[in-house]
Amino acid sequence: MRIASLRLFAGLFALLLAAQAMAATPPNIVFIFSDDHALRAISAYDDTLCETPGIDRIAKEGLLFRNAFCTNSICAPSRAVILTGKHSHLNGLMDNRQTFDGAQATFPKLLQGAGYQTAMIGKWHLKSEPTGFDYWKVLPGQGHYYNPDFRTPEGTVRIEGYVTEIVTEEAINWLESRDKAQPFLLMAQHKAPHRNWMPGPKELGLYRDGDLPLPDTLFDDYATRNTGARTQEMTIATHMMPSYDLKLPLSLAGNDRDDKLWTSNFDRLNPAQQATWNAAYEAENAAFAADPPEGEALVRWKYQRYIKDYLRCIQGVDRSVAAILDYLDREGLAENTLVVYSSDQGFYLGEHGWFDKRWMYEESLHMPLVMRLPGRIAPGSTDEHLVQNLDFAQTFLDLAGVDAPAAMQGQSLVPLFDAAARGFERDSIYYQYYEFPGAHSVPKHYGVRTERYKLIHYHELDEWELFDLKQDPKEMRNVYGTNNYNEVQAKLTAELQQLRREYKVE
Ligand code: SGN
Ligand code: CA
Repeated sequence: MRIASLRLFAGLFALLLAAQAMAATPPNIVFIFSDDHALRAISAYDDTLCETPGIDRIAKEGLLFRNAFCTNSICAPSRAVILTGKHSHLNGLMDNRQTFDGAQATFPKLLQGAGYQTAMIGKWHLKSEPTGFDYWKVLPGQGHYYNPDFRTPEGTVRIEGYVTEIVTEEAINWLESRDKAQPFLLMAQHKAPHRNWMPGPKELGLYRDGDLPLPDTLFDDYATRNTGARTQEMTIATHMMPSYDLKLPLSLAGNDRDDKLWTSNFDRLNPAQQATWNAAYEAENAAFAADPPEGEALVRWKYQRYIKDYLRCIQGVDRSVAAILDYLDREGLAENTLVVYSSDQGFYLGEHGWFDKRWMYEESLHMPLVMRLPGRIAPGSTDEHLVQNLDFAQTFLDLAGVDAPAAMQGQSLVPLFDAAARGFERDSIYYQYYEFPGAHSVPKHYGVRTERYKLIHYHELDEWELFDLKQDPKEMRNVYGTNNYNEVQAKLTAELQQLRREYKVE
C-alpha cells in the first residue's frame, strides 16, 4: 500500500515536471514568406480572384491582420526591415541596389543566441551572406523559377525542378533533420509570385477557361495625382515585355532586351519542361497571332495573361503552405509552433493600370499577414490595428522570451494575440520609398497613414497627396489643398513631422 502510494506520488510529480517543461519550451517559429503577394490574391482577404485554402487555413485556425503595412514597398528593403526591426535609413538598406550589412543585430541572430536552431531557405535577396542561421540555402539574387541554383556555405548547387516545390521540400527536409531537442526558427521564403510570373508544371493548366474580373481602375487617367503617377513605367498597357512578361513567342515580339531576358529564363527548362510549357500556352498564343487585339482590348488581353500567370504562381505557394502545415500536424509540432504567412509587400494587379509595387498607395503598402499559435491565438481571430513589418522582429523575440535591443523601432504584436489587445497602441505609420531613378520610375516619397487618412510628400517633386480612405478607398481623388480637409491636412502634417523625429529620419 505504501509502495503503491509512493509510486502514485512519483508519477504525479513526473507529470508535473513534464507539464512545466512544456510550458517553459518557447514556441518554434515557422515563417513562410513570399515575394509580391497582393492581399486580393488570398481568399481569406478577398475571394473574387482565387481560392487559397492553405493560407486560409492559418487564418481560420489563427489570426488575420487587416491592416499590416510595409515601411518601404520593395523587396530587399522589406526583408532588411523584418530582420532588423529598424526602418530602412537606419538598417542601411534603402533600395534594392545596396548590400545588407549582416554584422548588425537581427532577430535570427538573437534567437540563435538564445538556443534556437535557425534555418533560412529560399529567396534571400540581400546580396551579403546570411548571418544568424545554423543552416542556409538561398537563391542567388532574384533566383530562377526552373532548375534554380542555390547558394550554400559550401558553394552553389543547381537543383532540378520548380522553385516553389524545391523550397518546400528543402524546408521539410531541414525540419526532419534538425536537432529535435532545440526550439527552432525556420524561414521558408518563396521567389513566387515575383515577376516574371512563371508557373510550375502542376499549375500551368489552371485558369485556362474563362476570364477573371478586371479592376475598375484599370484605365486610370491619374487626374489629381502627383506628376510621377503619369510618368511611371509600370503600366500593363505599355511596360510589360511581350515575351518575358506575357509569354508570347519571340517571333511575335521582336525586342532585343525582352528576347534576351525571356531566352535566359526559358533556356533553363529541360526539354520535357519546355514541352509541358509550350503545350500550355500554344493554343492561346496561336489565337493571339491569328487575330491580335488592339487598343483597350489589347490591355485587357495583357491583363488576363498577367493575372492568370500570377495566380498560377500563387497556387504553387498555397500548396507549399498546405504541405508545411501537414508536416507540422504529422510530427505533432502544430501545438507549439507559431506559423506566420506574409509577403514582402503588396502588388498591383491592374489597379491604376499597373503591375509592380513601390508606391505608398494601398495595394502595394498592404502586406498579407496571418498567424497561428494554438492555445495563444483564438481560431478565426481578426485584428484591425495598424501593424508593420517593422514589428516582426520584436514579435518573434517577445514570444521566445528574448529581450529586443533598444535600437529596434517596432512593437511586439504578441499583445494582439489576445482579443482584448492590451498594451498595443499605434495611431499612425511611417513610410518612405527611395529608389529613384530606378526600375519603373516611381518618384521618391514619404508619408503617414492613419486609420482613415493618408498624406504623401513627393519631396523631390515638391508635390503632396492627401487621401480620405473612407470616402475614397481606391485613392482616385487627391484632396490635398482643398478647403474641406484643411484641418485634417494640418494634423497629418504635424503627425508626419513627429514620426520623422521619432524614427530618427531627421
Ligand atoms: C526587379 C524588381 C522588379 C522589376 C525589375 C525591373 N523586383 O526584378 O520590380 O520589375 O527588377 O525590371 S525587386 O525584387 O528587385 O524589387 S526592368 O527591366 O523593368 O527594369
Ligand atoms: Ca517583393
